[in-house]
Amino acid sequence: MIKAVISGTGLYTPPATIDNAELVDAFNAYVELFNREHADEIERGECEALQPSSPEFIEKASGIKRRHVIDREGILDPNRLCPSIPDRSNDEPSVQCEMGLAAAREALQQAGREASDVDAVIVACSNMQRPYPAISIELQAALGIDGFAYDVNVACSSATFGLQAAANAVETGSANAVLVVSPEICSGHLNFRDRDSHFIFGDACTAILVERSDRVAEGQGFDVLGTRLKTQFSNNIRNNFGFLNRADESGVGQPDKLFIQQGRKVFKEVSPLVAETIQAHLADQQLAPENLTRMWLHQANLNMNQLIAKRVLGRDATIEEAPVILDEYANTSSAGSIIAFHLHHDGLSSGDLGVICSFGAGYSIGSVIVRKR
Ligand code: CO8
Repeated sequence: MIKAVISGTGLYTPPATIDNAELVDAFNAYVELFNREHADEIERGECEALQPSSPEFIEKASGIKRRHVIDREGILDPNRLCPSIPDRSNDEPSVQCEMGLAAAREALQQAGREASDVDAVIVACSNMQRPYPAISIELQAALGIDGFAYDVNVACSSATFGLQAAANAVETGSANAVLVVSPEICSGHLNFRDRDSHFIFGDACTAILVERSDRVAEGQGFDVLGTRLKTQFSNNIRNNFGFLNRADESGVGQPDKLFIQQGRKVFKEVSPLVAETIQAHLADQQLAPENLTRMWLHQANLNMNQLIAKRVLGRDATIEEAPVILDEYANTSSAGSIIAFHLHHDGLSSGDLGVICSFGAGYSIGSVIVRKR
């Protein structure tokens, strides 16, 4: 039987970084400006004074130390607090296509493949920079791939949902090789004026090449043993940005048109759901948690990952067992678990098992069990 194999992965990391202290300086300068400008209303009790942020809180609450971003200057300007990414002409590649190209080329190189070996591209991420033509079709053209492409959006779980679609396409014969690319520009939809969340996200792009097992050399890559998806509706992570916004001008520019979450509730509700989903998925594959050598978890919060890994294993996981990239990248939405997999899959022996697991808005959870070939 034809099975799906992850034969290569790639990562594009924007060169610019912002550490917590720099981000907090910009936020606190904005807070001072706001409180000064609204001093009279604050004095009369008509407006609440904004509270400053702190680098110590950010690292302790999340494990994040810095993040890579497409544009530093716009985010750090207290009068702007938003990346500055100039529009491009229709004849230039889009930013997401450019990021995708870099990550896809690395995945192809790692797999020892040319673009001509690939027949499908899935761009899977939280935010597309335009509705159409699909970013995936632009990327397909830029790579010179003859085949088909489509975009997928399931927030933080986009890449694992894309992985299932790719594995299904390969196993049912509708494609021989599929690229799943996740160009996440999270800074574009992060409210850098919101103290509760201004530190959460960073930008990055990952690519995964999924191929038919009979075309991949023994010992290369990872067998996809199975995929499992789970969704459960929740408003606790929400963004009301969309094409109908222009139909009610009063909402344009309001905070709900950016990322908003009830972080505590998300933590409490999603952590057990993720652990249960991984355990049930393992059981369906006749596997036990102790069979796992590695867990490449979604990277939203360090404490959350430690809790999930502990619930799955029944003991604390070591940093080798559940690698962390949050400190360097922050939450890069669907790219996070794939970055962890890309950077931390060395040292595994043939037959070793691991799980790539994403979770986030929706709620949505994607679990992919893999075995080193
Ligand atoms: N500086 C200082 N203090 C602060 C700050 C700050 N910046 N922010 C909050 N505080 C204070 C609060 O006021 C509170 O004070 P008090 O106790 O006096 O009320 C105290 O710190 C504790 O606040 P919280 O309870 O809110 O803090 P937590 O310990 O819960 O940490 C986190 C907050 C880090 C947000 C945490 O709850 C968390 O990470 N939760 C999980 C969230 C998660 O996994 N979300 C997934 C979302 S990602 C996703 O699905 C992608 C969607 C699409 C992305 C699109 C791109 C943008």
